[in-house]
Amino acid sequence: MKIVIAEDDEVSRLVLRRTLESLNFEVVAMADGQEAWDYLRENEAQVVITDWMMPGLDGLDLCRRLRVRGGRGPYTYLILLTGRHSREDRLKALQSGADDLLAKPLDRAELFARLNVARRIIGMEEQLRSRSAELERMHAELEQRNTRLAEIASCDGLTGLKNHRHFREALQGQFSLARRRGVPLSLVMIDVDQFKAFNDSFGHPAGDQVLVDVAHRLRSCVRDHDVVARYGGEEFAVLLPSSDAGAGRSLAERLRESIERHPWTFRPITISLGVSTLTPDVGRADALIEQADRSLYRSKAKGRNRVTHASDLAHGKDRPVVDWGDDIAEGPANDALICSTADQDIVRLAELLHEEDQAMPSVA
Ligand code: GH3
Ligand code: MG
Ligand code: MG
Ligand code: MG
Repeated sequence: MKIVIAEDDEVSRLVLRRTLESLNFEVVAMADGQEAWDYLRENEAQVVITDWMMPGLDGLDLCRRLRVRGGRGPYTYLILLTGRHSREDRLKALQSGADDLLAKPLDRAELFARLNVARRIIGMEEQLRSRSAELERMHAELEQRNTRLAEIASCDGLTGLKNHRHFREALQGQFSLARRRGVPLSLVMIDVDQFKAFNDSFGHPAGDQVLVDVAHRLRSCVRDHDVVARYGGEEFAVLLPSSDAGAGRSLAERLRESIERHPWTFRPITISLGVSTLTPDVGRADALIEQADRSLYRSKAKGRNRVTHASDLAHGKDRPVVDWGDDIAEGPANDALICSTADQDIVRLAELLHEEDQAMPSVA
């Protein structure tokens, strides 16, 4: 235990110093309050024993300064030496921040007993400090783990992309923000083409690897604040804050090209994409998904490996999407159905649809 003495009387200082050293304490002796204060500003000590009456900075002022400084460092136990014994003096001493008073002339046994009290209190304070440091460390570790857990809970296990739940939350958040601020927002829905056939031919593990690679390529094409998520199965969603229809469409085209261009191991992989963009008439976030979905189906119906924007549907370039099966295909201009089936029911259905809605293709 290190003890700093502040005592202006040379003889008293020497006696105190010798006594403490004989009790095996580490001692630093100072000739007045100012000297002790200067020393304690730079150095730590567990105990300060200070005379009351000293020229310049007296014992009371030294106690006050040390208490005002306080801080997060270890506690300093303060003992005031005094020949003054009145009740008022004792109160004054304690109010200045002293922990204890020692009467002059010093009694060796009493000094020793009081220093044992100091040692006990300092020991407890050290224990408290180390427990609170341990608690702080555990708290920081817990926060780190919680952050990690939240990350895991928002990620897709296979691809590492954001998962469906996170995507829905992000969409809702971005949708509200975009509406409030009047900034654009686009959404791209993506589906891997003929993926069932890929699995059937090369197995699910190879299929999984394709999904991982597709995810990686999608992520690498977008900005940091764009949200790329695995929507489910072989379907992905990309949320593009601040992107208008033009930007959404061209980003979707970049994604499509990036997948098409990649030298895939087993066979070429392509994706079909549908894009929607927030317009004043879109009142719900889900409507953006529905529009992007319809556009995606349109890309599939037109032959896959392509991008359709919802505005293409709205401008009459589209009709309700009907899955005609293998026997009927849409003509290249999408205004006729090429029919290779003898099934008159299907042909009649197509004719009826055309009669009801001229936007539907006629049968050729
Ligand atoms: P389309 O071009 O019309 O989208 O054809 P498709 O075969 O991709 O569509 P379909 O919906 O018939 O099949 C989707 C396939 O995606 C079926 C399923 O086995 C596969 N799939 C979905 N999730 C996973 C996955 O996590 N891993 C693997 N390997 N395959 C998956
Ligand atoms: Mg003195
Ligand atoms: Mg699908
Ligand atoms: Mg698919």
